[in-house]
Amino acid sequence: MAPRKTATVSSRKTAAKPAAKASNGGPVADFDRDEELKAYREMLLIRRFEEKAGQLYGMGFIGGFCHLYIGQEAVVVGMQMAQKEGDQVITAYRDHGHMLATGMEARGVMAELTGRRSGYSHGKGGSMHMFSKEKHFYGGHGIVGAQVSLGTGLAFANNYRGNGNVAIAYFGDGAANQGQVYESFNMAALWKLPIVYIVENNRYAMGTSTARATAQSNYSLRGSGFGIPGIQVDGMDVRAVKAAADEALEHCRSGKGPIILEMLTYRYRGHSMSDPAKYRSKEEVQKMRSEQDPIEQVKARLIEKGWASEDDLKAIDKDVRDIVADSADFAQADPEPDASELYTDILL
Ligand SMILES: Cc1ncc(C[n+]2csc(CCOP(=O)(O)OP(=O)(O)O)c2C)c(N)n1
Ligand SMILES: [Mg+2]
Repeated sequence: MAPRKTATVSSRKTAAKPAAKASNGGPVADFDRDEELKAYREMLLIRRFEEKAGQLYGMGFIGGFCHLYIGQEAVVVGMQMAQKEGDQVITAYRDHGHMLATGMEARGVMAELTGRRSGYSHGKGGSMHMFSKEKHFYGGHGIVGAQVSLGTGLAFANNYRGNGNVAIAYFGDGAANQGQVYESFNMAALWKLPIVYIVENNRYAMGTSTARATAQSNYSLRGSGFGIPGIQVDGMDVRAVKAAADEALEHCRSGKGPIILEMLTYRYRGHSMSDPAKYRSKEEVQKMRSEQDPIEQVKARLIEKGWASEDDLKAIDKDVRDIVADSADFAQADPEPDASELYTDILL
């Protein structure tokens, strides 16, 4: 794990400054200026990309399903900052942020969303079905919970090959109630597979709150019957995610088997693009946005420490907006796949 802050000497009487902690009391990584700036930029890229995807959907350029990741950015960015080259990522359908965090190109993701030829699945997969072997991203899955078993297979392969890589399987609080998750937990624990199971607890599965749907809402305990340890993490604080990621990846790499990280997070937008949002109040969403926004947290620290000025941060935002605007222009100019491609790249 990253070293925790030690007490600093001050001329005032109350000398020792307590080590920073996440909102749930958990440890946070001690980010330097470069790490804070990197986290800021990466999270902003995801947010601006998702805002643009939402706009394009409204304009009719994106069809079918589309689930935005706005609010949850700290989870994938904090994890990615701890991963090593070769570690694999697999997730569900709320996947654009995961792809951008792995370094997949905004152009290729946007072209896929709009069903164009240069998309990662040649315009035939759409929002929920994209892959990049080069970036070790294994999708993009619409069947709730299926990626947990597939991710366990990736970890099995790592173990079999002895390549030292760790698989990271993301799933939601709703998916955590699926049966195949527990079949996977059993095998992963039995064979000590190198996998980090990440429950992205954003409090809702479509319109159903965790309070209404789940008997054990502390998802970090869900592996206890199999002897799989778990940690509850403030998933809105990218430093807390990084600290937990370091610990979890080390756990897996040292041969101790699987581990669960429950990320306490929140999605600001609807479940998908059509969501009446009757299941929660506007005040609840507003409270999270104003008190725990992952990007605003980093911004406030950068300013407070004098590590960046408002102008510096505006310049980063402009850069990111340019990348996103370019991806949208590229996607709209790119042709749709030819009709002759209807039966290529698919299993019949
Ligand atoms: C096996 C299966 N059952 C039901 C659905 C319909 N469905 C799509 S998303 C979803 C909710 C999942 O919620 P959660 O796991 O919390 O993920 P989130 O959308 O919050 O990211 C459901 C029930 C599905 N796609 N697959
Ligand atoms: Mg959920």
